[in-house]
Amino acid sequence: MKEFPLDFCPNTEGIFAYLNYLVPATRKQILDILIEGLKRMEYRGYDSAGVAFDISEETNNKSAIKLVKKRGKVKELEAALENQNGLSYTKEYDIHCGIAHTRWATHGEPNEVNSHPQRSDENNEFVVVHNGIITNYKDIKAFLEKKGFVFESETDTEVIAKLAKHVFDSDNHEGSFREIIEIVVQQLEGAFALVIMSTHFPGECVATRRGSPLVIGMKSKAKLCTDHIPVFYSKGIGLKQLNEKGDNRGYMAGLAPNRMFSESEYHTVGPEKEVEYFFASDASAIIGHTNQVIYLEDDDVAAVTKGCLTLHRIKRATLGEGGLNNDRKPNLQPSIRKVQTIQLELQQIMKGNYSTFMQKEIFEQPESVVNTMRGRVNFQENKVTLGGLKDYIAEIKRCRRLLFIACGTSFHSAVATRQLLEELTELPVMVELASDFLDRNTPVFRDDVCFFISQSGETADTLMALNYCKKRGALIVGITNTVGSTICRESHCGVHINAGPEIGVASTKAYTSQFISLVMFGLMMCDDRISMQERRKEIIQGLKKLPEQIKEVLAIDDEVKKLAEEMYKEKSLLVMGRGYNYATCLEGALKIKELTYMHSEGILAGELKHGPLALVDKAMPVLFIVTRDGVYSKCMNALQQVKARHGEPVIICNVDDTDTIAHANRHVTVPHTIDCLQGILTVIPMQLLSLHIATLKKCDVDCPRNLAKSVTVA
Ligand code: UD2
Ligand code: MG
Repeated sequence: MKEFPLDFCPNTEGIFAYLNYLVPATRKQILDILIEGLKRMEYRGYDSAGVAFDISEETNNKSAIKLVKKRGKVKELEAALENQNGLSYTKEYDIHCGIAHTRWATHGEPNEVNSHPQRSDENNEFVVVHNGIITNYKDIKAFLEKKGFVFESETDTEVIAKLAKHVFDSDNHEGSFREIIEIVVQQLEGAFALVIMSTHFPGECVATRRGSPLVIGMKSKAKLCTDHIPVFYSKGIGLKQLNEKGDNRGYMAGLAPNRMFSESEYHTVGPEKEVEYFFASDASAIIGHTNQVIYLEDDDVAAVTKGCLTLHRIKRATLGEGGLNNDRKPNLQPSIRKVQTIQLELQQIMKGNYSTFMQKEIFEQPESVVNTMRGRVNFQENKVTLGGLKDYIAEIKRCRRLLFIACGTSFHSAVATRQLLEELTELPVMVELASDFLDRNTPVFRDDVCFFISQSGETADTLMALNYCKKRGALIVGITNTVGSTICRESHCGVHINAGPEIGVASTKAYTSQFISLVMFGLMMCDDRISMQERRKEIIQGLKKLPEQIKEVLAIDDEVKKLAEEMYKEKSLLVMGRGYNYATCLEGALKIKELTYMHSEGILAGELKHGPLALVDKAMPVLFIVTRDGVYSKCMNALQQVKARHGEPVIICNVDDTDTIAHANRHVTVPHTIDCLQGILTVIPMQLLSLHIATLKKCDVDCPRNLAKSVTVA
């Protein structure tokens, strides 16, 4: 069985597009294929959906595109499509293109205007579906607004469609569709997978990606000409050129037309030219149609023209592989993309090869933490900018204290960062459980700053606490994963953690992203403190390494599984640690409880001798977290106390910490990072452990009994 590329399972949104060439299909059939494609990707989570498709016949053969978008489920989009006036559902098309999308809001709230496809203008000349984030969209938007473009959505994506129209118009409509899109994507920064169609290029379609997966499926009754597709290179131009030129001329001048490999297209051989193409961010949407696929690589541009698929590569200066050689001449040696045969069954593929959403979400963390930091942390200049807070930082700095109010896992993210926030802000920091905070009628004042942390942004207890603080005049800051949620709307300002939809009821990737968001806030609060610069730099460089280190932790999954096999019949598990790792103990124990229904407790190691030590004997399972930080020797003392009571703790410690490992009967190791970030790496073995124990106990991992994803009742 073929291994999927690592990026196979992305965490957000779904792209699906369908192009039939000389394969007759009715409008109804085409729309059904598009809707079915979206449904296959529903498991990823989304808040709105949309399609764009050719409607030439209704407009007297003049090329035209129709857009239909809906907030909510794909079902609602499907219903909306059935009720379009003036559309013939029986009309047959020999050649037709349609693109579709499920969106998870990151730029602007979930509504119809912000849904994809996004368009260039009222005539839908260029329409695009996009996964990912364009980090420099504000610059491009400003540029296009100067050129007279009027934007209708709050999305980053809209700039792509409008820039395509701008390039097309500026070049007197001379460039090919692919050439236009190559110029467009060279202006884009961030991560994306795109599929674009245009009224100017009926029956054609262009797709490209950078940092976000995209796969193309091919289907034909006729024999296909090749089992691989060569890739040609085009020379890039930069944004500078776009800005300096000022006038609209000259975009095409930067492109080296490269027709040397014109034979190297993907097409059918023989008299029959019919072929169908499927573009998707996820192979699960394609596999019902064909098992012949090509995985695009970063900067590949795929174009279908007259039924032929060609692949081009954009050269960017930063490109190592096959890119520019020393004298900056294009390297004309084509590389190839193999046509692969997917053998997986649909069922296996649905969750991206993972057995549960929770497992998928745990394994997404190398990617989700990057999304949390994307466009916000500048690792070269050691600067952090949270757009949602930057206008409030001065006010926050003047406050009397910071309050962090949340429930469950979100509460633990505040516990995890409290020490660092105290250090970086030099302000009193209170961390509160929302329900208890309200029970106490805690005094709150105008000069308090209150943070409300919630994955869904709808947590009822947290919301009530928010209203309580708002009434008392405090500044209200939200930390949420859901754009447009109630907490997001009711807060004065805040941070979207951008972890992507989280479907498993037990929170995993939202925790690590909340953690990082709070760290970023702390870093922003002290960026002008000279005395803190060394520390800030150290933390920011630590953040940079996290994604790789998370991958290293995920690689010990098998070891954790063995541990789970030894443990799953136990009645109880104590999780001990202190300092920066205390939150991991609380969060780890919560994961064990909610997923495995086993009793578990997070215990602050400093409290051991004040009570919990009485629980320890040979039979009591204990897990001890010890990392090389300021409380290392205190932890080692506590560990000795446990061992003196014949406890046999499993230890989570740093790789190469041979001293600690010597004390352990069993241990798992995590890479060493800077003290205040270590909790991100130590929590992952706990997530994996609870997942494996739950699986062994045959518990429903994604929907534990008695629990709901979004706790909207108090
Ligand atoms: C914004 C865009 C982002 C991208 C970026 C480019 C949105 C939702 N975000 O991200 O897509 O364009 O700018 O620079 O369009 N907020 C609250 N309460 C909360 C969370 C957020 O009030 O609980 C506010 C926040 O103060 C800001 C807005 O919502 O005004 C967007 O927050 P964000 O974290 O997405 O902001 P940013 O700048 O990272
Ligand atoms: Mg987006």
